[in-house]
Formats: sequence, C-alpha cells, structure tokens
Amino acid sequence: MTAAFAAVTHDKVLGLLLGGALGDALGAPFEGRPSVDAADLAAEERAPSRLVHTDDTALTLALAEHLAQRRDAERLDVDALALEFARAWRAEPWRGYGSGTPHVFGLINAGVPWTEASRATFQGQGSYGNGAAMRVAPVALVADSLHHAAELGQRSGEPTHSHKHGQHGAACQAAAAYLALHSDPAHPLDRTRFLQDLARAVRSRPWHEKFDRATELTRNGAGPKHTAHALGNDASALGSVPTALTAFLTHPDDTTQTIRYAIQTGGDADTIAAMAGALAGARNGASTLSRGLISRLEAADQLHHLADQLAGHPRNPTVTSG
Ligand code: R7I
Ligand code: MG
Ligand code: MG
Repeated sequence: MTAAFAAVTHDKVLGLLLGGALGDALGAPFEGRPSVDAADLAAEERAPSRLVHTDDTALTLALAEHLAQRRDAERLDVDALALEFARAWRAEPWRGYGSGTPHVFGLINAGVPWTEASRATFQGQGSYGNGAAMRVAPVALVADSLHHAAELGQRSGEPTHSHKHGQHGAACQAAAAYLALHSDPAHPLDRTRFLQDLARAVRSRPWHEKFDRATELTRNGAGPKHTAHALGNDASALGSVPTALTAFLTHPDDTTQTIRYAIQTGGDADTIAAMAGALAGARNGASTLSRGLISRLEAADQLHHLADQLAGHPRNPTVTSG
C-alpha cells in the first residue's frame, strides 16, 4: 500500500468519474493525431461547446450503473454486464468504438455467449485493445483491496477482451484507480511505491517491464512526446495503460495537468486521457476540477447521480462526507 492512506470521500468518488469523462471528451477531438499542439488543446478548453464523450465513457457509465445496482456480495455479474455493454453499443454505435468490439457486441446481441463472442475477433486470439481498461475505473469504488480491484477489473474485461494483455490492462488500471482513490492528496505520492504495488497486482513480465520504464520516465520528468515514444500511444492495452499511468505519476497532484499531459501524448488521446484523468480525479477529488469544463460535460448529471449512489454504497462504508 502507498504510504499515505486516505479515507474515500464523496469528492474522490466523483473525481474518479468526472476526471475520466473529462479526459475522454477533451481528448476525443485529438484521437489519432500523432502529436497534439498545446495551443490547439488550450483552444478546445476555452471553447464554449458541449464536451461530447466517446465509447470510453459510454461503457464506463454502463459499468458504474451495473455496480451501483448490485448490493449483494457478488459484485460483478459478468453475464449481465456483457449484455449491458452490448446494449450500450447498440443504443449509440456512433460513439467511436474500436474496430473489433462492435463485432463482439453484435454477436452478444444476437444471443452468442460472451465466452464465444469475445474470441471471435483477431483470428480467434481475442482483443488486446485498451477497451477493457478505458472503462474499468469504477470497480475501484467497490473493491475491498488492491488485489480485489485487479480481480474485478480483469473479470469486467473478459466479455470483450479475451487476450491476456487486454485483461491485464483492465486489472492494471483498476488497481491503479484503487491506489489513487486511497492515496492521501495531502501527502506527496510515492511514485516508486505506487508502481511496485501495481507490479504485485499485475503479475506479467511485459507489464513489469513497462512499470520499470514508467519509473524511469517519471523520475526524469519526461515530457509527453518522450513518454509516448518510450511507452506507446496506440489502442493496445500495453501501448497505452502505462502511458496513462505515467501522465498521472508526472502530475499526481494536479488533475488538469495530468489530462493535458495525457492528451499531448497523442495517438489514442481520448483513452489515455480518460484513464489518466480517472486516476488523478480519484486522488485529488472533483472539487479540484475546473467548474467551467465540468459544466460542459455531456454526462455530468448522470455521473453526479452515479457518484451519489456509489459513495452511499453499502460496500463503501468508509466513504466520508468530505
Ligand atoms: O479495445 P477496444 O474496445 O478499443 C478501444 C479503443 C479506444 O481508443 C476507444 O477510444 C476506441 O477508439 O477504441 O477495441 P478493439 O477493436 O478490440 O481493439 C482496439 C485496437 O487494438 C484494434 O482496432 C486493433 O488495432 C488493435 N488490436 C489488435 N490488433 C491485432 N491483433 C486489438 N487486439 C488485437 C489483436 O489481437
Ligand atoms: Mg473513445
Ligand atoms: Mg480512444
């Protein structure tokens, strides 16, 4: 566990949800660009337009609703969750989904069991994309421990991502969200310890190699372009989850800077910023986010409602009203 351990407040729960949605919606116009100019990003922040989210937030909403509705000991019903994800896609297929996921969701909606549907893509090996990681952060809100968060994350990924890297990505981001949520923003974050904790939760050599590189990058204060070059910025789990982690660990006490850094890594900007934003939001809370930006978020009301439900969850007795 990271050294300074804090109670989970309503503000942190809301911060996790809003930080993720903000990263997604602010990063969306830049998705696919090899690099992102700071002036273009600043213009997007100043624009008065509504901040429209993509598949990252659409599926995060589905997962958060699933968790908010389940008050029994079994926190995740993966069969039901698979159908809920597939329904979310059917309702809004235009949200910018990856290339393989619509095929999986189409099969699930046609009655194919998710165990089979999730193996129908990429010549039967299943997806190693970051789609399971991008939506996973809310599991941290109902997890009892770091390992429980990783386990819930992995299971929530299985309906769409049968490749182990896709599932490890979800486990990694879920565990990171748990650590960020329980970290105390009044004390400096021990970055090395944070990554060591993650390595205990994600037992996979390629991931450990990425954590080692992330440790170096944060220690050296690497900028977003350097980080993208060293760790990746594509739609694979291995090529984006550690990049998002590095964005957070570079600016752990400033959610806006975390999101800007993540977007400026370019490539899969919405997803890297959604993941990084959820981590920073969980640590620093919603009260540190720009009110102007939050008020432009398409799903702001829905996310506030979900935060109320999840913060008041019986599995979250530690939530305080701070
Ligand atoms: O993982 P997934 O839901 O994608 C999420 C991404 C995010 O950037 C969202 O914002 C949205 O834009 O999509 O969707 P998948 O199609 O399963 O995986 C994403 C991408 O990873 C695919 O389009 C492929 O380029 C790549 N990919 C693979 N390529 C080869 N072999 C994933 N798995 C494989 C594979 O097994
Ligand atoms: Mg997206
Ligand atoms: Mg994306």
